[in-house]
Parts: sequence; C-alpha cells; structure tokens
Amino acid sequence: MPVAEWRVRGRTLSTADGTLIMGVVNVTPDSFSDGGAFLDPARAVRHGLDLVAAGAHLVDVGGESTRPGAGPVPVAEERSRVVPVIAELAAAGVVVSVDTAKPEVAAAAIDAGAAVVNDVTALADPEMARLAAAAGVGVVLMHMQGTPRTMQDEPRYDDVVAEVTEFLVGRAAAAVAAGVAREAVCIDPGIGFGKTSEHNLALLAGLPALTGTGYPVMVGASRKSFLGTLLGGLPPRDRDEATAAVSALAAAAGAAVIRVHEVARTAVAVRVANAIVRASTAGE
Ligand code: PMM
Repeated sequence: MPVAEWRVRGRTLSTADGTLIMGVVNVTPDSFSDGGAFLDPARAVRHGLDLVAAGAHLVDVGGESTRPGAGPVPVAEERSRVVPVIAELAAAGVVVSVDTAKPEVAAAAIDAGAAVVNDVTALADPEMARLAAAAGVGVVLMHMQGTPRTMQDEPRYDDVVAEVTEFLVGRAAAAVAAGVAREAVCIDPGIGFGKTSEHNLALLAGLPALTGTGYPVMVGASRKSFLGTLLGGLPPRDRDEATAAVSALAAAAGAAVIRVHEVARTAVAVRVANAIVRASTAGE
C-alpha cells in the first residue's frame, strides 16, 4: 500500500505507521449523533483530549451541524463555539481541524492554532482558498450534492463514483490554482451528503477511484444513517461497531484518514486492517 502524506501547517501527517484517525468534536446543540453533548467548551476540550488518548491523530472541531435539514448558524455564534476549544486543544499540542465553510470562522480558527480547514463545500467561497494558502494549513475538500437543507430530497447520479471523483479532482485543481500546496489537499467523497444508501455503498466500494487520484482520501461514514438503514433502524449511538467495520474496509482500500466520533473501536479495527494489508503487500 503506498504511503500517503498530508502537509498541514508545517507538519507532515503520514500513513507510514498506519491509517490516520480524525476524532470528531461537535460543539453544537443539534448534530445528529452527539448534538448538545459538548456545547460546554471545557467538556468539548476534555472530549478532544480523550479522543487523542484513544488513538486519534487529529481532532475535527465543528460549530455548525450539517445534518440533513439543518439551517445555517450565524458567523459570530459558530466562531464563539469553536475558537476557545480549538485554542485549548492546539495549545495542548493536538493537531486540530476546523469543520467550517465560513472564511470568518476559518480565519479565527487558524489564529487559534488550527492546522486544517475541513470544508464540506470544498472551498466554494474563494476566500477560503486564499486563507488556506496564506496560512499553509491542510484542506479537506468534500463532495456534497445540494445543501444540507435539501441534499437528501432526491439525490441523483448517473455514475456516483465517477462524478464524485471528477468533482473532487476539479476542486483540488482549483485550490492549487488559488495557491494551496498540492501536498496540503485531502479529498473526501462526503458519505451521506446528497447520497442515498446505495450511493454511499457504491462510493465505499469505489474508493480505489479516489485513492487513484494521488490525493490522500478521507472517509467519514461514522454513525451515518445508511448504517442504520442497513441494520434495521439501529440508532446513531449504536452504530460504532458498524462504523469500525467501514473504517477497517476503507483503511484496507487505501483511505488515508478515517473521520469518526468514537475512536477506540475504529483504532482497533484499523490496526488489524493495516496488518493484513501489510502482510498482503510484504515482499512486493
Ligand atoms: N461529515 C459530517 C460533518 N463534517 N466533514 C468531512 N470532511 N467528511 C464528512 O463525512 C463529514 C464532515 C457529518 O456530521 P458529524 O460531524 O456529526 O459527523
């Protein structure tokens, strides 16, 4: 398995020692699986540190839910949710990512020490690319069809793997043209963002098309509703074993970063997957 490298604000995150794990801290009242649990900054920071202790290589801090049907959060509100948490985690030496599509929030997060901007709109606002380029932060470019408010209404693709891959390669080229280093770009198919369960499964089965682009690939399937659908209506909190299974398969298919809410089980599953892949490629 080729080693993937991702340059994030002066550091290189590498998969040489295994697939990278990104732990999620949602500082929101309404995220689909952990909304309200970490709205208090001290609890959010403690949770981020717990995720690192459980094996996370980086922590993604978000202040706006992107669950289907969610409405926008005002800039000042989103900024005041995430900045104190990012500042404390970064000061503790954690590699922090900010999950935002707003340049004002990204700028404040970068000032507070964030090393990555995770943008579910793939830098739709040109100011995001400018900011990311100037700060040398890593960027996650994610695919979404539509907007969170409407994306699950009737998602349609002729060939979901080809269309998502083409979109992400195009957005990566646009980011590089705007001054973002190629090595700073990570791409993400956006599991659950304007996709049916079948689209999500097709994308997970089609990961080699994405890893074949040469960019590190992130997969965020954690607790998402297609897992509930697959497993007879299992609620989000009970989807961590299913998440670990997806994580192991995504790691084996060459994903560089796995984004999850519960790190411990995914870390175990990914270690096993990495060992099997290593054995299968030993001596190649
Ligand atoms: N999923 C959510 C939010 N942000 N960012 C990336 N890059 N990829 C994802 O799949 C993704 C994301 C969904 O909400 P959550 O924060 O509750 O998981």
